[in-house]
Amino acid sequence: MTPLSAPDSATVEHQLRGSVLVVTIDHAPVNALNAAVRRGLIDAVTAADANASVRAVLIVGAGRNFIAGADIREFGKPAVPPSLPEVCNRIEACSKPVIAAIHGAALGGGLEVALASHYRIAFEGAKLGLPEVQLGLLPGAGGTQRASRLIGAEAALSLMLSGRHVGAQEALRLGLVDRVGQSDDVLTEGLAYAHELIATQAAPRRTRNARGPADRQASADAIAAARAETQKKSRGLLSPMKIVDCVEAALNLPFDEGLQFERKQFLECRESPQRAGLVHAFFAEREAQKSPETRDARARPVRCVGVVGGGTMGAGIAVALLDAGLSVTMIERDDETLERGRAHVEKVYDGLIAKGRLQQEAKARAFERFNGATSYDALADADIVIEAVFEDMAVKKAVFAELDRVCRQGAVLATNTSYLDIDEIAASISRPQDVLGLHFFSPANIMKLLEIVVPARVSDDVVATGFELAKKLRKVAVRAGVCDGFIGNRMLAVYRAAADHLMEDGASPYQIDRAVREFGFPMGPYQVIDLAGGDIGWAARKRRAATRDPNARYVRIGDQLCERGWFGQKTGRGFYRYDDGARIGKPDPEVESIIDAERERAGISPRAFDDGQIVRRYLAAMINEGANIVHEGIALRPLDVDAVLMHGFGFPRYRGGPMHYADSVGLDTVLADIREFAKEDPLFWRASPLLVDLVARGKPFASLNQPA
Ligand code: 3H9
Repeated sequence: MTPLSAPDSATVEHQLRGSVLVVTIDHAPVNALNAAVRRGLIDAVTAADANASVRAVLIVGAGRNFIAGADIREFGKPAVPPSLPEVCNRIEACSKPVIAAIHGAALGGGLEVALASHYRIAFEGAKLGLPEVQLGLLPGAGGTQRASRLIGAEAALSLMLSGRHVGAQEALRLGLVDRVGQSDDVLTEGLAYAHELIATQAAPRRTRNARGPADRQASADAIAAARAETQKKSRGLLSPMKIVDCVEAALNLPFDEGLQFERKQFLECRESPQRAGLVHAFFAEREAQKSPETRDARARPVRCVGVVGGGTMGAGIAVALLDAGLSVTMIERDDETLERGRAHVEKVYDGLIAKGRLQQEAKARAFERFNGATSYDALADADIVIEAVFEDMAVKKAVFAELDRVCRQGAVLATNTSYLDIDEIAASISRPQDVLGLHFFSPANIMKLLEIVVPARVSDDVVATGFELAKKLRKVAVRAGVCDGFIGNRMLAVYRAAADHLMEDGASPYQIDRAVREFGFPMGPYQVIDLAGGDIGWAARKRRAATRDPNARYVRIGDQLCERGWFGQKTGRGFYRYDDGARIGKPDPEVESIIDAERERAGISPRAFDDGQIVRRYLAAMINEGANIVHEGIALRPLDVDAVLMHGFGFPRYRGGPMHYADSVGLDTVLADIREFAKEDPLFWRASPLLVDLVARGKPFASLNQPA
């Protein structure tokens, strides 16, 4: 993705404070190590070496962080010297003790700068980590070699393979830092530490010479275990195994050879499409949080939230809100359904307790903020109400009429509808400016995606409130316009239809699922249908039957299964068989017979597709509908489509979402595929005008990824 932020200014200042050279990195917002910062660090160390008055060097970060890492906006562009490994080596080689004083983020290259320093102090609230793996990379500025030497292979592997952040105390326990600051005055305590080192005539202590835990066998075992685990868990990913290789090199090679080995592995990762996909994902999910409506508007305060409806969705939303520390009032129509709603909420918490992820007391604390009521009057003080009742326009309008009656002026009135016309709902009450779509995905307390659906008459501060709430719930929020299915479900309907066409034309559902999994989705489309319940899609198809184009191809196989009561896992049968309550289904020969019969009825002689052909059609349908959605302004930009598919529909993050993926294979290739498929079914395979236009102009989707 092209960088969306305006060009920034970066400085590294160094100032002599007594005998300590204080080096301050100032590169808002997170002190990323761009070329100017790298150059500034080398200049500062050179100045320290050259100046006899300098007896120690203290590196600090301006603002809220030490250093968040390499500047990831530079990846994919021509490299500008000095490289970060050179910077780290130069710091380590400094003839005076160098101290890193760490507050906020010291991540990736930021921690590598600290590891190359000779002494480290971390402050309360610090976040230390080597999260490169999440960007398809490995620590490439000596991090794999220095961390392994400093804290041992096992701890280093655990940090680098998970990408997790550790706080100051854990960093101290691991041996990543030497001490923890007692106050939040980074400069004063950093200087005091430097003076202490000067007073004791402490020499530079270079991590390259650190020996780590002495037990070589334990390290070798940790490496072997990590290799086996990575093979199992990180299917299709390049960088995790390379991290293991680098740690092994740290154990077996002299430091400089280890560095060379690390550099080679790092460059391979940096040049890989996985790195490009993951970095795109990083920026896309941040950029998607911004919308034109939120630029100047302030969110309304939210503390008390009403949830109308205690079904699976309503309960999941309630849990998400409770987990964010908000108070929740659930409304149901009578005592019995309310009790069921409450039981749904309890069930979610009990599940977490059973898995050891939650303490009983935490559940009790959450329930202190939970109320139930059967009268809408209980919502009189709510700041925002989210309805999650049955998907029917008349039912929704009746709920909104009640909300209009009882809610205070200024309350946000949100619907969790998946496809209904929110403009129509808004127009049915006296305050359309307060009506917003908040489309959660099931299970709502777990799924990261939240579509913020923006109806025509909503006021900007209501939209801003939706985005602010998403932040509190730690969701990835994406702005969507009003249409049937918004962004995600509208695309799903189309690429599932493409899968159905493939199935009727000759591929088995099991082959399609396998091909889609091989591409990187956690599940194939028919496994997902079986998990969610085939009856849900069946109801939607029946609803759309009256408005369906009679000339459009319609595959009846899914309906045939539903007519037999085969709704998937919950009924023990769907596209797969789930004998004796099994969670993983087995292929079902009877389903294959039904498919054969449907092919015959439709006059289709089945043909063979290889997995690659399956994926091409599946993806082409997805990309084409994504292009339509951007073209119609339902999604602001291609990156918003990518964020939706990655966070709500299992699109592999390392491929960056369908629109980024389309750019990587070439839009002309995608368009050529669509035109080829259109020879068989021109109605389904109508190329999106946006795709045609971009190909004509030789532009990628990325060219449309402008700031909101
Ligand atoms: C690396 O270091 C490789 C080396 O080993 C080897 C090199 C040879 N670069 O997340 P936020 C932007 S790989 C450029 O909303 P928060 C971000 O896009 C790197 N920009 O804030 C956003 O911009 P905007 C390893 C970056 O407070 C703004 O900063 N490091 C970078 O919620 C605020 O970000 C990582 O993977 C960057 N490195 O969280 C750390 N980081 O305002 C990645 C952030 O225009 N970063 N931006 O939308 C993070 O995890 C979080 O940003 C952080 C702050 C925890 C630091």
